[in-house]
Amino acid sequence: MATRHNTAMEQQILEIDITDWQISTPNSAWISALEAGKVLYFPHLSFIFTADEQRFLTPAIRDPKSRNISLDANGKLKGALGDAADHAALANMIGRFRAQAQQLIHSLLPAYADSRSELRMAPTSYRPMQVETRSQSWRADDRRLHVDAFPSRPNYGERILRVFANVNPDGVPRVWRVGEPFEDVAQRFLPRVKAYSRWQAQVLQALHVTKSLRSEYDHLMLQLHDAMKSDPEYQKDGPQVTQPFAAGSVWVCFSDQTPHAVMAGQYMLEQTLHLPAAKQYDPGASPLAILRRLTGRALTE
Ligand code: AKG
Repeated sequence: MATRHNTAMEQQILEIDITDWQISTPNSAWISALEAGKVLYFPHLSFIFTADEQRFLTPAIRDPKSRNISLDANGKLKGALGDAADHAALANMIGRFRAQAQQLIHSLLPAYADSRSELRMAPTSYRPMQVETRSQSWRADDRRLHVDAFPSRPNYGERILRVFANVNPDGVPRVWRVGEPFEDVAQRFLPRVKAYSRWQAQVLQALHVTKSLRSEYDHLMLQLHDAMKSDPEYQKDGPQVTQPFAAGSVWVCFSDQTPHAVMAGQYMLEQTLHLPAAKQYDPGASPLAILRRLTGRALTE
């Protein structure tokens, strides 16, 4: 695994030593770091399982037909085995994590909370599987450095903000690789990407491959995602730092901006929130603004 860029790349992670999900004073340096695509790492912020919930610390609780266990906005649990009592207890646990993740984001980023109606929560997920045992196609393989982009759900530049908690009971870290700033990724790969075709986007929509018309922005993000994942030299030698996130820790990043790959670990809770890029403290730092600047095109028309 590449380490030679580590000194500069270590700055891609900002460690914050708090123990409470409610941040008492918002810190503008943390906000700028997050919006610049850095990972905010809270090594001493933990999600705690109750004694009864410890029984969910097994991969056997997941329905093998589902990738993860998830709780949607209506409180509906998906992807779990067990009886009705197990489901109620699991939903309660995942819902408690959702509330704490929300509390962290609202207190860390108060302006996002002001536009609360625009901060949209995705389903909350619980991932009990061991990362090293997953086998996937190269495109779906999250062990390769990538920025997140959705093939079927065009988002027109809406941000993907994610809160992760390593809840491993045996002290096993979740190991990520974190890559270079988004603008460097874009400059590196944009010259290689296929041109956008509105006609092809219309066909994908008509065939219900996409839920709405894929914008040029969504096309470019998918192209960047694929270009990164399919380049073995970039995976091996591209700028990156290996970061173990300790058991009992939390980290937050914009996963559409921060190149990331998961290499090892088991048992994680995850909350995704979506925010319009215009509602950021600095909308100019968003992937949409960066790609607009680099291409000279609006990308979302
Ligand atoms: C992703 O969901 O985009 C990931 O890379 C997964 C991260 C993880 O499982 O730790």
